[in-house]
Amino acid sequence: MISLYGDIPINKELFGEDFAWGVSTAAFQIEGACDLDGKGMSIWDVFVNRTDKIKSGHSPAVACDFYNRYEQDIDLVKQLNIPNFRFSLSWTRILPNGAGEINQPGIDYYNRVIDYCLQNGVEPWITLYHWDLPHELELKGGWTNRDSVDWFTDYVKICAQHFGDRVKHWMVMNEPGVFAGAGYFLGIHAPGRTGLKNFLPAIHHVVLSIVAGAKQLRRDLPAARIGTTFSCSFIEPHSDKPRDLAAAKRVDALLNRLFIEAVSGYGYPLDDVPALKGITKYILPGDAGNMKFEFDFTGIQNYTREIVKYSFFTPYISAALVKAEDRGVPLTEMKWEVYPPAIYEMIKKFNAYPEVKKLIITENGAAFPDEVINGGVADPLRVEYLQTHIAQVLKAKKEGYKADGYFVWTLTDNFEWAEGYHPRFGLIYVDFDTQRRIIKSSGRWFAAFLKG
Ligand code: IFM
Repeated sequence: MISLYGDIPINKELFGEDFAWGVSTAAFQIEGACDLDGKGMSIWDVFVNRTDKIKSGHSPAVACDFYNRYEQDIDLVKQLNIPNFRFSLSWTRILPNGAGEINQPGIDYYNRVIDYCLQNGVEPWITLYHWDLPHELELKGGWTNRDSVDWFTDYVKICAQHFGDRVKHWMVMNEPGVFAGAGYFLGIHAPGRTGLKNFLPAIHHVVLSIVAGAKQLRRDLPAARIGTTFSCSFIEPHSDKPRDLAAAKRVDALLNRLFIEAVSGYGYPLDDVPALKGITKYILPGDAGNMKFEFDFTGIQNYTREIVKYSFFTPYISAALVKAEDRGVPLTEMKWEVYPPAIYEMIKKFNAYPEVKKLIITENGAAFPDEVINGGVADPLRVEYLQTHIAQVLKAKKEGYKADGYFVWTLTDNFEWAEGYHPRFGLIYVDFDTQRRIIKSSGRWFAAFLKG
């Protein structure tokens, strides 16, 4: 098989028996059933109805109807020979108000999903938080409120109690950099807050919550494999000019280093991102001891590379991205550059932290404009994207870097947050009018690859 960037033949055996292959999803993006069986409102349920920030006004109320169709979709996971299925729990299905009374139908539902996975030889990997904070807690300040550490820890305890007998792999949070940045600084994601006054306390309380949640899991489930996931993009400077180099360094610290370093006990990269200095006001005596956890694995989620230049006009960070659209490079539907070496660079970067014991690519994938033609969906660009990225993972592995798993984002086309249903990331096409599923050629390719 020929890859775009160098000839790297790939087959499953080259990765070894212990390499974890999987597919990733998130509750809010697939489940639908947003107010069924006692589920409470999350910040996303409220955000989509309150704002005009979702493209074409798309509603996640039904999404992929995974809530009702989980058996069919887990059957598809099995049919594609995917051994590991990563999904998140919806906090408000379990605790409608975020705290207090447990909603038994929510617990029953996730028990059914977990049991169905296991009955079918599919290993469930659970993410505890994939962005859908309970709205009731947002009314109390959400992540800007320091009490969020206790709210989250209590929720984790309940999940460990109910599902820990069967689930071995846990991820505490998904991409804190994205939900804190987009939701608490830029206001383009739920809950739509903006500015440093929201962003800085949210960062600190999320860091404390990740560590507290992980410690809670360790206490309750000593045998569990505990991880957490980080978004990352390969950052390169626009030129060798000192101010572009410095701008790239700031963006790299903000996008790639902030959270991994904070939960690894290094503190915040304040020298490289001076705009974050105000965070010290939220750090209380004793916090340093609660900002370090030894994760069994670290999840990284990489999709692209960004080119960064100095920008006088960008507040706080004086840096701007040079849009991939303006660079004449291959693009996905998200307007993200297709650049397979980015994943190799990110594996190298995260390997440099001695705290990273195992490194798993917990998300990688691409959206392309898929179409149903004669009842099938041919998506050669996605096939090539997956092949070339997997090849880069293999390259890193062969060079001796830790790379212990690879999960495709995502199983089925789904609700892509503020982009609505427009970008289709799935290995499986979903007709959102009929809920019909069609395995794309990328799904068939992945299934054949995993068969070995
Ligand atoms: O859909 C998202 C997911 O929720 C988090 N990681 C990136 C994906 C693609 O944008």
